[in-house]
Amino acid sequence: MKMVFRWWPNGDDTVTLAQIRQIPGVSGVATMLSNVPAGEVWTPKMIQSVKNQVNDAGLEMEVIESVNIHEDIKKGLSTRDQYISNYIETMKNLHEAGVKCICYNFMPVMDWFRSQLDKPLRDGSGAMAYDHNYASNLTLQNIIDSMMNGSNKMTLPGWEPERFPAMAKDIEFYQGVSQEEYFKNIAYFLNAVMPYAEEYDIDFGVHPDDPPWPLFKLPKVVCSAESIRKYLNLNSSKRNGLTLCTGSLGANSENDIPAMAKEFAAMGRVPFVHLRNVKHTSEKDFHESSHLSTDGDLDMYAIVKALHDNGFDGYIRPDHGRRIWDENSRPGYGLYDRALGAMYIQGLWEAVSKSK
Ligand code: CS2
Ligand code: MN
Repeated sequence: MKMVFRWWPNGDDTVTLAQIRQIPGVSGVATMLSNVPAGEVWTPKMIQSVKNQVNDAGLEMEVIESVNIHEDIKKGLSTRDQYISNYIETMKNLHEAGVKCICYNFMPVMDWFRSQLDKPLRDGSGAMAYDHNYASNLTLQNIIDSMMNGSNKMTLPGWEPERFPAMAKDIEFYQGVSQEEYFKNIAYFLNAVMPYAEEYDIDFGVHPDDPPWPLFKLPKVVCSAESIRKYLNLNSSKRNGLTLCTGSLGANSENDIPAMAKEFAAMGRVPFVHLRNVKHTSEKDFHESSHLSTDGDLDMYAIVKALHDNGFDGYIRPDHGRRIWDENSRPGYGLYDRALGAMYIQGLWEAVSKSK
């Protein structure tokens, strides 16, 4: 297991590599070139310049989160082949820079969504929260505005501004796309890319939908054990794997996260894990909590144990943290609470491995 920490280059992060280097046990970062629009090639020069910064700080750059998928690929348009070949070229360039794992998602139009980016919790911290009734009645423009207003002027992952102009039209487009058709577009992408994932030794981990239920009547992709099985079966390469994001999947209380960790790790299909906890206030309303089991609804010990006992040997990162100690950062991505999370996860891992 290798512990990594998410970090953005080009001054788009309040957390520095030097700070990350001082978190015990963290060997590298999960990073991305957020300034390159989805669909364009990441050139060797661009990649190398980020890699140099990371390596100079004494950290590794083996995980990329994310190489985003161009919407034309998701829509299955004839223009997708060009974007897929660009994607493959990016994979080759990343491989040459020593990258071993790519996290990505196949959510149509938008990535994760929260109705509140800084909900005050009882202990005085702030956390991202989701209110289903409120979210279901928002217009797209409300959502974009609220995500932007709460972003502390940084790019929210998956909410890169280049996506906004087309969002309304894209939502309309997908109203005519069935779940089955959407999965055909995924299969087309996977079948084109997986042979290169094999050739370049890159593990792919698809990130679950967050929240794991439909918004704006868009097709849903990865939200339950059943949909994960379906996704993994679309292409049988072992490189076609899952980013097990416990907080995203855990937002649906019907998902048994330790059972999922067990099943998919035992298949060797979990290259990357996002560990975080969520606390439900009703069936579909929740806020993010500290990583600690007793602060949320997930049994983090059971999840770590299931990974450990089923041969998991990939990358783990703490996921969204609360805003604590007056930190001013990108929502969910401050230094302090995620560093606490990294230490807690490593404590669980050490205890589980030494109890064997
Ligand atoms: C999410 C996503 O895990 C997360 O932090 O907020 O933005 C995630 O990075 C992407 O969906 C992965 O492609
Ligand atoms: Mn995640």
